[in-house]
Amino acid sequence: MKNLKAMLVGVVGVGALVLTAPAWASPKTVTLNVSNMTCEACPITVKKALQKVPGVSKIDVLYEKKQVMVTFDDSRTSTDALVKATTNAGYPSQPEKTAK
Ligand SMILES: [Cu+2]
Repeated sequence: MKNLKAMLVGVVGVGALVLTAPAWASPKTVTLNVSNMTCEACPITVKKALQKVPGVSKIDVLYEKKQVMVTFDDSRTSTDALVKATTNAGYPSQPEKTAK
């Protein structure tokens, strides 16, 4: 009986993890250099594409710099997935090389 209870607590714990972002998940911010942003409507398209990626929490398009800063949960998505999202929308991008 004791074991069963422990198991149930474990299951509930895992469920809570899936439903809510774990407190210790550290958001990661990456800057992407985006090609093809030629008019002021482009950032909107790029932003929309990135919003569809699960785990993305914040998107700042820096139109003048042709960059987009994306904050995401790195346990749910990756820089590669973000690059793919903008590329599929017609805006190939690559992560900016930054010193950590
Ligand atoms: Cu445009």
